Amino acid sequence: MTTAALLLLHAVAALAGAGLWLAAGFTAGPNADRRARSERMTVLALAAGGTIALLAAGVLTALLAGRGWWFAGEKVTVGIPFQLMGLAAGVVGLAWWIRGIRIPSARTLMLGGAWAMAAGVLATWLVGYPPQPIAAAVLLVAVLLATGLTWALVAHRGRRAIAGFAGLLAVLLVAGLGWSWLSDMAAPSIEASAAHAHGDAAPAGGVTSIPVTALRTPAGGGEVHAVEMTAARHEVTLASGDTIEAWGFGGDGVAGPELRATEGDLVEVSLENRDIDDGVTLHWHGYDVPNGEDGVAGVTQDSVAPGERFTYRFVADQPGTYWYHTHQAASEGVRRGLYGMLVVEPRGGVAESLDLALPVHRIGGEVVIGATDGSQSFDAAEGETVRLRVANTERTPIRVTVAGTPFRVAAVDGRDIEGATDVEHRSVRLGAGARADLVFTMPATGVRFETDLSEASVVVIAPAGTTVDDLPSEVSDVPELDLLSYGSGDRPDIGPFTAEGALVLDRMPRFLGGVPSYAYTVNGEVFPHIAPIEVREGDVVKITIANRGFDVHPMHVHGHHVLVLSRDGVPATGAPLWLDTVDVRPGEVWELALVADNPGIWMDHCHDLDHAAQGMMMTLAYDGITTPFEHAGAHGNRPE
Ligand SMILES: [Cu+2]
Repeated sequence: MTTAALLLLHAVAALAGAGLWLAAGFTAGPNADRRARSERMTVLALAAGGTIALLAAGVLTALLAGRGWWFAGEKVTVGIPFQLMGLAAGVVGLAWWIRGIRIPSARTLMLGGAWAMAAGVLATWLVGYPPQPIAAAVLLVAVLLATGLTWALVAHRGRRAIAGFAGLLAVLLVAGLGWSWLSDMAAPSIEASAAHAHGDAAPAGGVTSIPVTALRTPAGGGEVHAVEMTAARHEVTLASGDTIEAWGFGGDGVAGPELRATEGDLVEVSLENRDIDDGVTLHWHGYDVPNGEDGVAGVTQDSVAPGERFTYRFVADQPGTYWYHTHQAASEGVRRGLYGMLVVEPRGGVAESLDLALPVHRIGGEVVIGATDGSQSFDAAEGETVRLRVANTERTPIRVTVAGTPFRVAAVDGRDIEGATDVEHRSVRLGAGARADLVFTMPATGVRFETDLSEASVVVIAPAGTTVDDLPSEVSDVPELDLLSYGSGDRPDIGPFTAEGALVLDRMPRFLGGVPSYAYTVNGEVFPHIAPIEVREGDVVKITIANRGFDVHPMHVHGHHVLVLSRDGVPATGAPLWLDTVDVRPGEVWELALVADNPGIWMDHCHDLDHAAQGMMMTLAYDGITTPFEHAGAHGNRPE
């Protein structure tokens, strides 16, 4: 059974346990003398059902612990103690009630026990991972007060007792919410704590403080590849005839202009914002630039407001397929079209004769590949080689394939795959933000590039005069290629780990910018309060990501690529897989290695940008690096 299924079953069992005991407590009447046999049987049946459900929850917790402590921590340390306490109280209460003695106390114990069991469920939902003793203590006090209130009601202790317990419970609730709100208002934690403690002005203990603004690419040196980009609202007419009100970085299509540089170039991009009111930036997704060029509003720069400019500069020394997009309020900006492809061609030129960059996007209900929707055609003669550089610019995973010929996955996330072999009738899954280069030799018949988003929006490549009309669509029917066992090659020697970070992903009720939200959390917190992964230059960092939630989280690391070590405890066996976007499905645990060779404060976030906007962002922070930019503030910076 999958870990996600175990998590779901556990929630159902624990809820059923508390619910059935609560029903038993409410069904158990106050009058011992005129009690009907059927009432007794009902109460017994409910209590028995509740007990069985709790036992099942216990077994499921043990199974979850076997999948990793991430999935079971708070269930073992907080949930089970509450459930055992509740069960003990419930059983004693039930025994008294059956024997017809101490009826008010018996009913109080049954209902109080049920409150404790309910708190056991809330432990998973409110406390989460890692277990927090203070939150557990608050839950305990809440259970005791709720039990007191129950007793006051059941035993008819009068209005003052009822008001007293109800009042204390209300005070606890308000205090808990207030404390939670205050921690949301607290200072952000996006810098490494050492830098935090020393501040800009007073480097101490040998740590020199360097602002992100000093981590820029110097001008000069190399052939300058200058590009002007203007962010503006524009109207795009698609091949289908649909007209879309989009936001873009120029060009006629939905995607911005394709930026192609050659290895060795000094790329200089001058960004102007014409009329995007929320502001824009340019982030080079997957391209490991110096930190000050990374384009994250509120972390590496201020958002570029209408009428303002910002110039980015980086050396084209990492041949491969990347994309660029705004990193200011990007959940809306990217969706509306503020993105485009970035390709760095190797110095000797691209080996294939046809080379297409194909960002896959959804806008206005249409699936757009490259510039437009519908079926697009390109000519290639038999025997010619073709490279399709596919990028998923969507917020959810997609599957893509080349139907009609064997193909190989020559590169993933801008890094070549060693020993990539031909596959056929396989789909390649791309998490949000990920890229893959699909390479094939043109057969005499046509081929079709397909995505599982649309049967209508496809790219047909064929020798002049041929069609693909009789080629069946296959992307949704064929199995996924597992990149963890694809290709071959030796594990790179990256040395022993010197730092570690764990990211436990979940969804929990939290305050977010002062507003109560069902937020996306990392280690129980939301941005900007998630403690950074703190590293020093030269560290080899082991990063573990565990997904406790029921959503897919494509975790994107800025400024670095991570080497995949294992998924769900199974080591990667194929070519060394270096990713910048790791698509973590519900219940999965990924172990990754990162070499800290690019100082800065780097975003590390979910590339389902709606999840990022709802809290799932944090930083990888190098010791001694500080930022003068702030979340929100006068520039309205929104780093997602
Ligand atoms: Cu996510």
